[in-house]
Amino acid sequence: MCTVCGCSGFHEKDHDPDHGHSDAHARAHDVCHVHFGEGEAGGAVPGMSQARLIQIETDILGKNNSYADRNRALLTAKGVLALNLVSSPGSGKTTLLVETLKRMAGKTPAAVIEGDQQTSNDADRIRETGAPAIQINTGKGCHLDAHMVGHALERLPLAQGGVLFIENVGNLVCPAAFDLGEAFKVVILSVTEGEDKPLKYPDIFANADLMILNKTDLLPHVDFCVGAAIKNARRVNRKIQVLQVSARTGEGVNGWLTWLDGALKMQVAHARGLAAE
Ligand SMILES: Nc1nc2c(ncn2[C@@H]2O[C@H](COP(=O)(O)OP(=O)(O)OP(=O)(O)O)[C@@H](O)[C@H]2O)c(=O)[nH]1
Ligand SMILES: [Mg+2]
Repeated sequence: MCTVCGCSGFHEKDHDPDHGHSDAHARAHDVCHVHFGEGEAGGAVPGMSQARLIQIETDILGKNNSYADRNRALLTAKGVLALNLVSSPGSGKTTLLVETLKRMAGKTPAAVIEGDQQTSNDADRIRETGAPAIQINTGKGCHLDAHMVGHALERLPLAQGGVLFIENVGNLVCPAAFDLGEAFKVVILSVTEGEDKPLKYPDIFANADLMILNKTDLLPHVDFCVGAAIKNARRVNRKIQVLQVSARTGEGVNGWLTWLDGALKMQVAHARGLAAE
C-alpha cells in the first residue's frame, strides 16, 4: 500500500524519495482516483453516451445563447451595463450589492435581478436601498438562464446609461455555462472558502472578467493566502482582474466603484459606436 496516500496501486520501485509521487506512481495512483470528466463531453450521465450528452448540451446552450443575444441587444441599445455576479452560496454577493447601491444612489441609476432557488429575501434586502429589484426563484434549478432574465427585464425599470446587477444562484458550477446577455461576469470568492477554489471549479473563474475577493476583514482569522488565490485564478484565466474588498467594513469598495465606473463608460461608448454604424 502507498504510504503517501494509502492507495493500493503503489509499488516500492515507483517511490521517489525526493518528490514523493513519481510519474510511475502517478499512473499507479489512478487506482484511487476516479475520473468522470475526461470524455469529450467533459462530464458523465449514467446510461447516456458522450455524443448524446454533447447533443443535449449543445441544444440547451444554443437556445440559451439566442435568448442571451436578445437580452444583450436590448441592454446595449439602452446603454445599460449588465453584470452577472456568480459565486458559491454566502460569499457576500447581496451584502456587496447593498453597500454598492447605497453608494451609487443619486449618482448612477441601478436595478437588480436576484436569483435564488427559493425566497425573496435578497430582493427584499435590495429594495430597502431604494433600488428596483426582481426576484427569480429557480425552484430545483441551480442557475439563472437567459430566458428567465429576459422575463425579468420585461418588468424591471431600466434607466438609460444605468447598471443592471444580476445576482446568480449561489453555485460555482452551473452558472459558468449560461450566458445571460451580460457585458461582464464577476466572480466573488470570500476568504473563508479556501484559495484552491479557482483550481477546483475552473470554468467559472475562466469565464469571469473580474474576481472580487470578499470578507478581507476576516483575513486575520482564517488560513487564506491572498497571493495563492490570485495565482490560482490566473492559472485558469491569465487576464482576470482582481479586487480585494470587505463588504462589511467598506474597505476596497471604492476600488470596485471605480471599476464599475470604467465598465459603464466602456458600455456607453460601445452603445454609441453601434448606434453610429
Ligand atoms: N465578515 C464579513 N462578513 C460578510 C461580508 N460580506 C458578507 N458577509 C456575511 O456573509 C453572509 C452571507 O452574505 P450574503 O450577502 O447573504 O451572501 P450571498 O452571496 O448573497 O449569499 P446567497 O445569495 O445565499 O448565495 C452574511 O452573514 C453576511 O453578513 C464581509 O465582507 N465580511
Ligand atoms: Mg444573495
